[in-house]
Amino acid sequence: MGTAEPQVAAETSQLTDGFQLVIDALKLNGLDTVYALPGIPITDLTRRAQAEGLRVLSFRHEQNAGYAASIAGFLTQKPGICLTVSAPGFLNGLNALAHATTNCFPMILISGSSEREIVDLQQGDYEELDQLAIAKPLAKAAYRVLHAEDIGIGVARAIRAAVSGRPGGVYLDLPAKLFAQSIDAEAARKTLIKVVDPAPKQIPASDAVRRALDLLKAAKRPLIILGKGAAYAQADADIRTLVEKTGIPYLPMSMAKGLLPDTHEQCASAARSFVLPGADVVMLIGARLNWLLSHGKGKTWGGKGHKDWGGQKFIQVDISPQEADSNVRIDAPVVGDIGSCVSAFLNEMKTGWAKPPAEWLSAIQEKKKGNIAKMAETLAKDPSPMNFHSALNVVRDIVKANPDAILVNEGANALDFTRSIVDMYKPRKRIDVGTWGIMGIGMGYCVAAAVATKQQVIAIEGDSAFGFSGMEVETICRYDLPVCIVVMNNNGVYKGTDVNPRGGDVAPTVFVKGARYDKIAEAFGGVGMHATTPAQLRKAMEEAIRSRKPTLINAVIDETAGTESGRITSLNPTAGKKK
Ligand code: ADP
Ligand code: TZD
Ligand code: MG
Repeated sequence: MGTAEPQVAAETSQLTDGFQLVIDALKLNGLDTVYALPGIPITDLTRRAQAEGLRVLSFRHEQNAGYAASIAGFLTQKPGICLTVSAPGFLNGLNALAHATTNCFPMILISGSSEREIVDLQQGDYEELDQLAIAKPLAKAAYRVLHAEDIGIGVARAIRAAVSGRPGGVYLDLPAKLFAQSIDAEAARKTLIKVVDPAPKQIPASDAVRRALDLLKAAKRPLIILGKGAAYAQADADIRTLVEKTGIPYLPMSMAKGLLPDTHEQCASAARSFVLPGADVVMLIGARLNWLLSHGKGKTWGGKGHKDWGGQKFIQVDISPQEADSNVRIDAPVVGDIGSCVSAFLNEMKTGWAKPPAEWLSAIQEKKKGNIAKMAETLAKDPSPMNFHSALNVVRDIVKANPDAILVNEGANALDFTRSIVDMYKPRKRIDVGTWGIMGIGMGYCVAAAVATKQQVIAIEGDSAFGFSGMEVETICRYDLPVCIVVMNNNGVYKGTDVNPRGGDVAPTVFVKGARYDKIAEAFGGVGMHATTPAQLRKAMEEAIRSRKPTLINAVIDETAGTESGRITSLNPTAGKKK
């Protein structure tokens, strides 16, 4: 009898395991959605996470799960979680991790991995790969957890790294053995960490704020540029107040469109090529002077030659203290989170603010008027076959009527024309190819946007772009998400008219002519529509939005309509004269 007691006690003491602790750690931190693709060693993690009430979205390819996680991070300010198997699954997810880091989106890629002892001796384990080492240069941070009692710390560190300061992609390596480790549940519970203040405010220094405002005040031709960092910051009302109080014209970068409505009278998008070279002081808010802004110099900015400075002075508001001076001199860096910076500006401006000189504002209005009228004329045309403009004229109306819908956009011409034709009305409603200009974000973004916001999603996809993630139409149908995909089908990359001079194979940019992408949706129980006219496209889109059913519209576009690389033709290297 005496010996029976401890045995009973041992039996009743509750055990937990690595699987459970990962789930508990995520839940404790409000991370309730996982974008995943199951397999050894994480299949049970996906099952048990679902059984514990997490939303587990299971994908057909890890790249798409990863892109979904990355944009969920952008939309919610919480790290998007992508879960993959080891080696190939990890590598498939890695593209999105690098994308998250590049675009400053908070994301955590969690991958199962093989046995450390075997991997490190390169003895050939199942899916052997030194994943941590490979992830490091592409991630903002990378961690590995070897003991169940460290899972809480591992997840906490990953969360902090992803969302604090400049957000980015974090890799968390969880070896197979970790999941199976059993430890005392009560002791384990105490190892978990609910992260306090994961993205602490960063208040700008008051002299930096004053320096910036002094420069802005003295400007004759000021301009504000809003980037996707400003959209991410969710300081929408203060940003709008800043723009309106100063009266300064602003230019939204692609994913900052709608931060203020594109139809706002201070919006200078329609006069971009006038305001960039014309401005004397430019305030960048959450936008880098990278290739998308011609590195702040050259002809775009009024410089004489390709690398010449246009003479502007720059104010840069950014959370990263290393960003300033990356391309041109920044005269007034303001380092802090955008919410805090903008509210500091507003506080400092309480004493009053004079609007910019009238000549500058009226010159911009003049340019805008001319360009908008020109565009309206083009949009009013109804050519046959349908071209990008006549199709996007429909999309423009549909988005106007559904300002809460999220617009996903990728392609070359399909991207550039949509960006310039389709106005956005609310913040964080336009998500696209981002800093790298990558193809493949499409369907992953659609899934995450629908799941994270519950809003209708409209995807405008080049036919090439769509192909990178097209199989996820099954995922969209499986979860019955309100996604309307429009494939701008011009039979190829940029256009469908290239010819192989030798005959035989078709040219590398050309696809099967007259492909019926709509059938892909039908294959999975979604709605497939075929549109050859703007009227058909309008009807199909209206019906998709009314029904909220997964819908794929094959929009047949004139195959001659596109240009090489859309608006960035000049980035194609041109070789010297051929012999
Ligand atoms: P875009 O492509 O729209 O021009 P970028 O991705 O180049 O925008 O720039 C985004 C910038 O915003 C990055 O330099 C990043 O450090 C910054 N950023 C992101 N989030 C915040 C934030 N909350 N506060 C301040 N800056 C931020
Ligand atoms: N691969 C990846 C991952 N990203 C890329 N950007 C490219 C290849 C190169 N690329 C572009 O830059 S746009 C594009 C490719 C392949 C596709 C353009 O064709 P599309 O759009 O059908 O999507 P349009 O409307 O025909 O121009
Ligand atoms: Mg195309």
